[in-house]
Amino acid sequence: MVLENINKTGDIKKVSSSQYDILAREIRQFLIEKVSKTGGHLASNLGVVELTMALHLVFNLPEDKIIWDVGHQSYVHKILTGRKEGFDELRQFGGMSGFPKRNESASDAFNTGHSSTSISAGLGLVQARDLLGQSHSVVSVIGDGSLTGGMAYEAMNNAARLKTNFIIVLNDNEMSISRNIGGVSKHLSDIRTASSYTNLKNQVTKQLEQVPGIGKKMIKRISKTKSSLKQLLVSEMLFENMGLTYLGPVSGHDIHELKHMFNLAKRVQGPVVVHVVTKKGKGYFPAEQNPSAYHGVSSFDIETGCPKKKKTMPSWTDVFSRKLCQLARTDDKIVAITAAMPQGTGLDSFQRKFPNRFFDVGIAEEHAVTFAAGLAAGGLKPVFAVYSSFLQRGYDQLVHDIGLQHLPVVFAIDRAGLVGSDGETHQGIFDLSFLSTIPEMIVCAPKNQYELEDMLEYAFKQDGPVAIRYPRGNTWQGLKEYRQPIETGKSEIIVHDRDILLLAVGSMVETAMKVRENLVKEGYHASVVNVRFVNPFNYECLRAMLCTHPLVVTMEENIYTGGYGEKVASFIGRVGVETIVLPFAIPDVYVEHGDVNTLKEFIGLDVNHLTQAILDVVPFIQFDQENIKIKTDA
Ligand SMILES: Cc1ncc(C[n+]2csc(CCOP(=O)(O)OP(=O)(O)O)c2C)c(N)n1
Repeated sequence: MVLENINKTGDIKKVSSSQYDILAREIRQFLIEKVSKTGGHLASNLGVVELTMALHLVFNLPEDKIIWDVGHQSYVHKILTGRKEGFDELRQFGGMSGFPKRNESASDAFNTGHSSTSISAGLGLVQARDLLGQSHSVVSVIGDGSLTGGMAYEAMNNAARLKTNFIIVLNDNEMSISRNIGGVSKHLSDIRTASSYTNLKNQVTKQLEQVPGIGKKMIKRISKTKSSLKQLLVSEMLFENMGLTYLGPVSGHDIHELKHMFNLAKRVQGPVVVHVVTKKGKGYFPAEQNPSAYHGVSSFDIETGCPKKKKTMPSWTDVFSRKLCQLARTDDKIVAITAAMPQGTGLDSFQRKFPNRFFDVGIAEEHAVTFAAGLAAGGLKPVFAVYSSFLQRGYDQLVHDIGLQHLPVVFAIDRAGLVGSDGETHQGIFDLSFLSTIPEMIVCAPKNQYELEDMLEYAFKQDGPVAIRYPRGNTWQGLKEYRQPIETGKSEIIVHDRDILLLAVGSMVETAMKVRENLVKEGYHASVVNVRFVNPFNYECLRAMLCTHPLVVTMEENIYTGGYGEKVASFIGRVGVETIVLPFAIPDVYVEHGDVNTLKEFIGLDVNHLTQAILDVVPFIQFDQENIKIKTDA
């Protein structure tokens, strides 16, 4: 076992070159075994085994800096930097993160999670190095998928003027999560084709040299045309035209070739792109066959490749996907946009059914928002299906291109709330805050799958923007019979009682119902309201309920600041009643990785903690007040 001897950063340099292939095989075996138990990002890591080994052989970490774009492919780097043991608790609460973390290792130069940031961060590290008179190497590793994100071009544009060394490794596996699309992907494909064409010419040249007496003239002619062939097939080299030196393409599974290229790249004065061609999922047949399915996996059986947990309930994504297709069948103005996540957002079935009305724009959320605005201005009814945390990218576009023009775009915001094992960068806990600052934006959250269907139908009938946020995972099947029509800004009273008012947003209605059950068992009265709309805020309902409820409790899967609870507290402050408000939200901190239920327990957003927190307060509240007086002009 060669891997046995890799226990800290730099150990790989002691491995003899004849053992590189053995080590690569052992690393793949290790990854498959560990990820099959914990879940995680498999296919991308299997693809970068040799690439990562070569980087660690050529560069000296932690002095030299490697920035992993997105960071989901940093597992091999973690193995080579003394973190093998961490894989037993990969992505679990208190365990090792699935992404690079500066506080986890000195070899993690920069935290990542969202795509297309590595070149900007790398350039910053390069400028800092130069100004501080240091001389280490800085390497940004970016995938072809992440190269569809605009930030990468902003950074390359900026890097072009650099006179010192900065290495960008382009890991081209032709895949984003799904197959990569668009002009940049086509350009890379042209480069690969041109390269195999010139390689073929090289082989022909060699063979011709073997033939005695003939071929000399032909060989000369081939050599002359070889460089122009590349130019012919790749009409313009994007990187070189931008002022970056281009090296490659090189096979990403040939460690010796990779080492050679990285050593070459080190000598370039200025920014240099090393184009590396890899195979996503390499070494594990099911992942090679279907890399999208093995991009991010839950625990699975190694023999069959099948997930261990079977799906029993429809997920929120499934419900959105089905309902959207149903609506689109009768309304041909409905069009759908994804930023490189057709499967994750459930738009893949829309894509199959309505290919002309489906747009995958690449990992380009900012563009997706303004593109949707354009589609709406042109008379269509666009829906942008996007994960909550990735929509953070499009904030200015939401304010400037959508809100200001009151354009009817539907935002289907998936993974809103705690998402779990991907951790801080992926928790969807800011959207209620940032969306409800946009004056024209209707922001709503369904309690169950039926309400998601109704909200989607409602959203396409509006003449302005509507955001519907729903969580990761399975839908709740409760309260099927509560299906009151959706009216802008109107909440739904589910239990009308007195004393304790439980105001719950979306997924927290289920929790509120269980908390109420516990409170009733303890002899208290409690009402439950399904808030439905965080924006516009339902003042009427709250004002009416305040008269009989001296304790108001809010529940939401969003940070407190700018969230629903803060709005309620501020309203109650304005109406001047002595009502106590308990706003339960995610504390204003970044929430790390872990199973969602464990995280909820940790931050006190589960049924038991909420019940107890309310019971701790009730002895101090006078529940028998006759009609609480409130200022009606507030
Ligand atoms: C801003 C943003 N949008 C979407 C994602 C989700 N995402 C994670 S990895 C990935 C594909 C990245 O493709 P590539 O860079 O080629 O890496 P590969 O997985 O192919 O190695 C996507 C879309 C993200 N991390 N960040």
